[in-house]
Amino acid sequence: MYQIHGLPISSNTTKTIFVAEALGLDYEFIVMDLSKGEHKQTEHMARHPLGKLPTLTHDGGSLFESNAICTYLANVENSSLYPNDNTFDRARIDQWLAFFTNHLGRWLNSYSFEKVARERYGFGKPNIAVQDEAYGFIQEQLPCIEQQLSQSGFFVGNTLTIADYVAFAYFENAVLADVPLNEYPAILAWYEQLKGSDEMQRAYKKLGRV
Ligand SMILES: N[C@@H](CCC(=O)N[C@@H](CS)C(=O)NCC(=O)O)C(=O)O
Repeated sequence: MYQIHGLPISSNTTKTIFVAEALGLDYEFIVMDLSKGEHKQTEHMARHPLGKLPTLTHDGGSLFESNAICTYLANVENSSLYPNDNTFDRARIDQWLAFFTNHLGRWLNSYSFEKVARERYGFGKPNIAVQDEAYGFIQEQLPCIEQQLSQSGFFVGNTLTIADYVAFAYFENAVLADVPLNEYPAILAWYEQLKGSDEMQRAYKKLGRV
């Protein structure tokens, strides 16, 4: 049995839930209450040395870092979502995970935090300079995603991989923050396809959204 400790509003957590559902896992999702400092208690600090989320517990051990959790889950399940018989495709998946962590996903998170989450969750007024900087990078980087998705419909090859589920977690923040995507038909088609999928419906339930 897998256990994921996380925060339903965080893309780092949602990507692990999307992958867990895409893999059809039997797992427990434990929501941590940050306002009570549950993530800084000894029990959670044993799972993550900085007391952050998400974490995965499995087979008597714990893992942190959301991308590592996603790849681990797919590896253990021997899934084609992270194919163990194609080194190049695995590297391409790793490439997109790093791309979203370091580039577009980072800016989408930053933009949606400033534009929506900061005030909603009581962290004060948006930092407009940070918001504008993030928006500039988003505008610069969206065209390369449109190009990739218009070629094959997915991030790697012509099928779903964990790269799609991870990217989707970040694109949810684009939608939340009303980043205009009308000029990007391939991104919109990909997003709607994933959003309507059975695994996403199950994930939304697990995350308490429906
Ligand atoms: N790079 C990490 C980021 C983990 C992280 O910063 N999690 C945030 C939630 S998105 C957190 O736990 N914040 C609470 C804290 O730092 O105390 C990952 O991908 O898992």
